[in-house]
Amino acid sequence: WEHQYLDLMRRIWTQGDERVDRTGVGTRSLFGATIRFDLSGGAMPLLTTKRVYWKTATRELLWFLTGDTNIRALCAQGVEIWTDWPLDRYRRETGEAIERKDFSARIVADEAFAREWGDLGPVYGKQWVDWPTYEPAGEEGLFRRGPGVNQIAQVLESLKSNPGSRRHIIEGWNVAELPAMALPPCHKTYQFHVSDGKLSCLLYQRSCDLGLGFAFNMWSLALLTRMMAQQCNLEPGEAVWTGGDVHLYLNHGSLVEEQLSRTPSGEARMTILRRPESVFDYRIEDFDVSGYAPQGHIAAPVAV
Ligand code: THF
Repeated sequence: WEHQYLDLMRRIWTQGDERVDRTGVGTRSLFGATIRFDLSGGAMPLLTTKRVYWKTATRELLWFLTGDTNIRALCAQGVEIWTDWPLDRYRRETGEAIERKDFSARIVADEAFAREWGDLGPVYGKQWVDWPTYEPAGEEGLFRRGPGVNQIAQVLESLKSNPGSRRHIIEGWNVAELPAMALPPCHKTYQFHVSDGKLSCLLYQRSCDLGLGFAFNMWSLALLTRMMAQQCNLEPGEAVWTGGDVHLYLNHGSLVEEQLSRTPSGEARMTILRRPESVFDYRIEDFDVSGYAPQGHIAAPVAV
């Protein structure tokens, strides 16, 4: 499967449409791509042409499932993949030239500081487990907050009660709340599908940083599918990834050259060591990866 990734990377780097993006870094991009991965036998989509920190990506997914949108819980575990956005806002609004590690340490040490500066707004976690609803309140067209919708729990329910449904969807794109988010969701729609006792999931990702984020996004898609499959006693089927604007940042040139010079090898497998009570009770220790012998990590800057 990794060749699908490397081919896409090569195609974008050599033929992509060059444009100045929101971040000002510049990208080469291609619109519309699909990558498929067969999850049977415990196989997991981990790139071998560079080391992927799957535990970091796993901690991120588990954090989404708690409904939390503050980076404090991530920073406390040494996960810094979301730190740059709150850090950027802090620097802009205070004018203070704080180092990233100092900012992160303060987020962990100081709860009030984290409340003020660490929140990303109603991003993934909030929408996934607590999508807001409104109900009429009194006269004059007034509304109040209704109970939030736990989309994850609802999809699990529908997978169990009506597996043949074509509506097993988890949606992150809450139009009304986009302005309050630090970033509108990239991996915005997950659709689950049951066929032949197997659970598959298709992710539609509107925008993909192929050099950096993709490895995480693909892992998380597969991981979520495995967890959902375990919870509803289905075998894992396929993870189907679909990207809208799939791009390579122009400052990822050395990563691209290096990675395209390497040859994929081996196949990672994952065992889930226990079956937690619910999809919200998984812990990092529950996941055991074997057969993963990647080539070295390739560092690349993240565009904020
Ligand atoms: N913005 C951009 N420009 N790229 C992204 O990949 C991205 N995301 C999330 C939101 N906005 C994005 C943030 N997720 C890394 C990984 C995932 C991220 C952000 C950054 C990253 O730096 N990974 C490094 C090292 C990881 C580590 O330090 O443990 C890597 O080499 O993989 C995509 O959803």
